[in-house]
Amino acid sequence: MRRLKQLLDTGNTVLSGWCGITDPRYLETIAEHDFDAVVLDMQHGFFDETSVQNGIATLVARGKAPLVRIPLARWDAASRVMDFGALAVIAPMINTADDARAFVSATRFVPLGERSFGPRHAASLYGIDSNEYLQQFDDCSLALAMIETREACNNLDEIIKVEGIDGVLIGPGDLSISFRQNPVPDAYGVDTIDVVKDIVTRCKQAGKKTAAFSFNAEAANMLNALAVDIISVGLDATYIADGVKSHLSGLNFR
Ligand code: 3PY
Ligand code: MG
Repeated sequence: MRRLKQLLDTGNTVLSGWCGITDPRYLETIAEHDFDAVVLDMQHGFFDETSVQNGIATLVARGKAPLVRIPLARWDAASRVMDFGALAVIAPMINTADDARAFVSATRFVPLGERSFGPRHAASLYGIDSNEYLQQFDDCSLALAMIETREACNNLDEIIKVEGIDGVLIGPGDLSISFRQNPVPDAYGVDTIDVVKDIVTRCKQAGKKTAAFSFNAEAANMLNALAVDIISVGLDATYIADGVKSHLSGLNFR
């Protein structure tokens, strides 16, 4: 399961789904599609400790890299989802270098961080023992800091300089809210598109991975043109809504 890291190291774009609905049958259906990875969302989705553990196992069984977005500043959850086998932890609203250091402290073993040792479940999920996990996974389980406020952009260089932060994940909705001081998001709108490009450029110059959320194929293609490394497209609500729409649009009696 070093595949996520391998894909990234060989310059491939990782395509990810995004899920907040915890039902295993639903996740299995998502995993049947052409995603390299799926984000299980504990911040705005329904995933909790039990369902995230089951969700990770479901994805690993289908060869999809499990990525988990933890709730705000829940560093205990960061270590726990790694113990369950998450290959990337996504932390929302990392606005300062101090936030980034707290995140790394939970996600990396010494000397970079202070992650407590107990990855038995992750190790058995990947068919290895805990010591092998330590050798093989400490450097390939990613800590992705969400950059989604003006403050985070102002502090971006300091945030990505923190050793143990592997990259950023751009949250275009909150970014637009923060920059426009308007609670109605305008993801990738005119006020923030240059900000997004600047984040990607600065991360690439610093040798850090870039990831971003997108609602649709058009935005995902735009991110691909910027050479963003991990691109998520859509989320469960839109997968379901588009499926319902497509079924209803074929009817000739409504
Ligand atoms: C955002 O766009 O703010 C996100 O957090 C994506 O889920
Ligand atoms: Mg957000």
